[in-house]
Amino acid sequence: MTRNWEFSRRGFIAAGGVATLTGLARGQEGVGRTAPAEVGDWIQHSEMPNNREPPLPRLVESWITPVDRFYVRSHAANPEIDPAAYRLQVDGLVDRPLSLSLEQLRGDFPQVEVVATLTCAGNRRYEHSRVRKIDGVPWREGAVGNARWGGVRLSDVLAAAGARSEARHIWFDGLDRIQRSSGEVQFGASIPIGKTGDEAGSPGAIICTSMNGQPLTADHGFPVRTVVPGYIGARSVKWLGRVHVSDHESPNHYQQNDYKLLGSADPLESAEAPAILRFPINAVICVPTAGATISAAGGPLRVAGYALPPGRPGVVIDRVEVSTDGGNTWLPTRLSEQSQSMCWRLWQTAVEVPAGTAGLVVRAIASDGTVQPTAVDWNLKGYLYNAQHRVAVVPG
Ligand SMILES: Nc1nc2c(c(=O)[nH]1)N[C@H]1C(S)=C(S)[C@@H](COP(=O)(O)O)O[C@H]1N2
Ligand SMILES: [Mo]
Repeated sequence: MTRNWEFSRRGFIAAGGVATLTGLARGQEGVGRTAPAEVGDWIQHSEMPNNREPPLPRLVESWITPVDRFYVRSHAANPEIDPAAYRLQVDGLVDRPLSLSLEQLRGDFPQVEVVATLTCAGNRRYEHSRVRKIDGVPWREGAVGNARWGGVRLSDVLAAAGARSEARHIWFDGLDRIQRSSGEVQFGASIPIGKTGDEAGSPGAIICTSMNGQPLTADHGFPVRTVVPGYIGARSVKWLGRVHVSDHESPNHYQQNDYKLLGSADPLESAEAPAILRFPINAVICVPTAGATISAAGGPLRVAGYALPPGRPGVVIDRVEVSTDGGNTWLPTRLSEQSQSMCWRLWQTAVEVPAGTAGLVVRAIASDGTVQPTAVDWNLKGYLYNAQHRVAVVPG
């Protein structure tokens, strides 16, 4: 069955029927999300900076997310970078500081390609915000995508520069300029040096120049970004200008103050909290969308979505289960064949919808035994929301 994985609606119909899905409700705040107006539209949170996510049914049409369905999360306008003049600086605790042109990045190092899921730490903040109000982009469940990232291993570049034995953290500085009340800042992040090389068979961080076989687009960081498999999107720095080798973490605002799990705005709490690095297990129902009218008389209902394992080497999604009775009983789903750590798995099933059902619930179970939680603790900035996803439907 899974060999002929076909995620289109047509493929599913061929595989055996689909329940009546009589239109998508719009703007139903009470049901959890505003359904997109039309399949093919973006859910555009802001134009400048560009913050957008795809409608959920389109997101799970393929294991590899096409660039035109891949969410964009930027804190400022895209910087304009002349590819001919571009140089990546590699400095800090190195024997040989480097200044690498795009030609050198493409010609002087082995080229690699890795598939990895990128997800914003704020994915699902909209739901999280219903627990208690949270500021920040109200992402629905589409700030996630799985792509083929091409480029060079960060570890190869560090070896060429001769990183010294005191090196502990690698800083990434972006070339964008972000206006904050405190003044203009750059986007930046850092990762522990251990994360630069391959990790128990999973790829380490890469200095990336292509996405799904094409040069990076401006929105995704042209000409160069980092991609750090298993880590939240914020550590995959776009428009990369500098790699700095240090004995301590990056002092950048986005490493030290933002992207932390906090209960309050107390600066001491923030200073003491660690930077979020890996993403947790998650699963989301993408079809049907919240507020869809479904008819129990319409036959089995197609339910489909994505499931992300915790971002740890060797850990994959083992099972995804769906409930039509609020989580009392669980039904198995069919998983996409591709199963890699640091990457999502798609899933789908057809369920009989009991008359008068209020909705559907999904939960994922990973190979290390992690079960997606029923609820999660609220945090000030609304990060890492991964409670079992519920979709309210209207019986038709
Ligand atoms: N330079 C720079 N890098 C950045 C950002 C940014 O605003 N500036 N946003 C980060 C965040 S929060 C996320 S989730 C990812 C989003 O990557 P994408 O827009 O390619 O999907 O980029 C990260 N890298
Ligand atoms: Mo993000």
